[in-house]
Amino acid sequence: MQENLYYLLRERSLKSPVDLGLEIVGGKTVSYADLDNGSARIAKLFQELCLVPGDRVLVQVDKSPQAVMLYLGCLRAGMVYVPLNTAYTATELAYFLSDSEPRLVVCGPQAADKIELEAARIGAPHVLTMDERGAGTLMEQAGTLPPKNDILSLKSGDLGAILYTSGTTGRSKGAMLSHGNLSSNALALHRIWGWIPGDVLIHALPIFHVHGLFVALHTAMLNASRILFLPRFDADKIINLLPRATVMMGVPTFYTRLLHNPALTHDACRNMRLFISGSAPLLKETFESFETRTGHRILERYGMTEAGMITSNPLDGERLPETVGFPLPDVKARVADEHGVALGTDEVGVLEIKGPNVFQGYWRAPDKTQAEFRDDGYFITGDLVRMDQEGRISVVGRAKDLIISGGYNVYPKEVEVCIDNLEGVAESAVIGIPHPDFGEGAVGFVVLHRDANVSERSIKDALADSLARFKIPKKFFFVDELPRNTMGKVQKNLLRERYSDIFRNTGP
Ligand code: MCA
Ligand code: AMP
Repeated sequence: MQENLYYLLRERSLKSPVDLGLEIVGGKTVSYADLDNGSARIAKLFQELCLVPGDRVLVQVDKSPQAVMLYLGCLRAGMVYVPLNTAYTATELAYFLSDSEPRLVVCGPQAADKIELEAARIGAPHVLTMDERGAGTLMEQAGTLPPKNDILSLKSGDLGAILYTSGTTGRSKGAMLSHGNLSSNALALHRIWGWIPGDVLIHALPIFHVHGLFVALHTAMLNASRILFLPRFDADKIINLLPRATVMMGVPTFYTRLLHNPALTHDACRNMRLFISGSAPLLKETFESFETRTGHRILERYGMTEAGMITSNPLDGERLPETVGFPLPDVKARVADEHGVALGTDEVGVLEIKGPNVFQGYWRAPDKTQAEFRDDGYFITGDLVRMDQEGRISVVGRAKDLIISGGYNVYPKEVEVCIDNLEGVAESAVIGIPHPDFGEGAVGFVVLHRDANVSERSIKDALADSLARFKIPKKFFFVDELPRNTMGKVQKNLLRERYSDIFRNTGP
């Protein structure tokens, strides 16, 4: 049986009338037939470059329809797509290159020289470029080739993508997602969110993470829907598009920013069917203000890179704030203590899950994979949850030391290591503090060596060489010492309490 995800996406998306596909706002539409043709030419290029199924294609490019073609081309030809946040620095990229060992790297033209050197160092034979308009050497070369129209026959366990997600202790781990993981999740979401013919999706998310790449694109393609494709979030543009759209997906920051715009009204949302939020907790306050202003109850769902979407509030039943709803069909969920012992109704514990959406393990890291699974195959999410009598889940915290800022993950440990390596720094702690725009904002506490000549500015500048800017703490405090418990562990809770309102007056 053909279990290549692209087979399913192609079959369903090509049912649309010819002009449907990605509509570049203020520009032309790249139809699903165009996407199919572009992906087939890219598949031909892979063949010309002697890439074989299973080879990794590492991609760090801006959002464009051609970037979507590249993703679909990888699926179609059996390559493993490895997307990276465009904010990652050359230092971060060097790690992803050596870990994933791609045969092809596609990057922005301005980064190409540096990346060619890195690629040569690890033996990646090909580096091609793609700019924010989708132009560059990749499309130049693919455009001259005939389309390779077949779709490689794959099994559901074959890998479709590796998405990097950081661990709590150190370097990022590559979560291996199979065609079956992705297609089972896409089909379930398409069904439970009640997609109907004529639905139009506003797509303003980045396409290097699960939310924008898989959840949004796959469900819209399964529905052969028009996608209003924005390069990035822009509140004014989105509000202008709302009367033409029926579905929008976003991180909570999208919703708080929309609420700051007086043009967001009941009338602007008259055509909308569904607003979906995820990737970070949606505050009750945001949920309620949005309902008052627009008449819509945002549907909150919960997921993670390793498993795609895990739970969702119901389309037709009660959508409750501060809950993430019920496990998706086919997803089994239980709440357990740190030893994996199941807890009862309403008890707080770690969510453990099993299902066709759960990934195949971490790339070349069997020990890390083993550590995150129970013997009976349940995956330990690291999220602290409570499940009520009906099976409805609320995320109440995280067992993992993680900050989620505007939907991006910031791993304190990774940032602390970089700060600690700076001259003059004795030690540091990084925590997340409630932030009105980003949900949580990272804050750094730094203990300096005596006579060190270090300022907040000098730390931020130094970190910018090694860390993506969204990971750099928004504020730093210089302290004489970090609060520690009797075991010597830094008491981040105390810092979180003491500094809880430092972002109170920060606007979007
Ligand atoms: C940008 N900056 C940020 C963030 N984004 N700082 C902290 N957190 C952020 N998320 C910084 C930039 O580095 C820059 O700092 C300054 O803010 C302005 O940058 P700009 O590019 O103008 O920001 P923006 O366009 O306003 O972006 C904010 C955003 C964006 C629209 C909220 O971050 C975004 O699109 N987030 C969505 C993330 C997402 O898709 N997550 C899904 C992950 P400086 O001035 O210092 O340079 S998938 C997932 O989590 C799971 C599976 C799930 O459940 O979905
Ligand atoms: P990522 O590593 O980017 O896949 O982020 C996954 C994490 O985002 C999850 O483990 C949760 O901690 C968090 N997350 C995603 N959706 C929600 C949500 N609706 N509410 C609370 N946390 C969420």
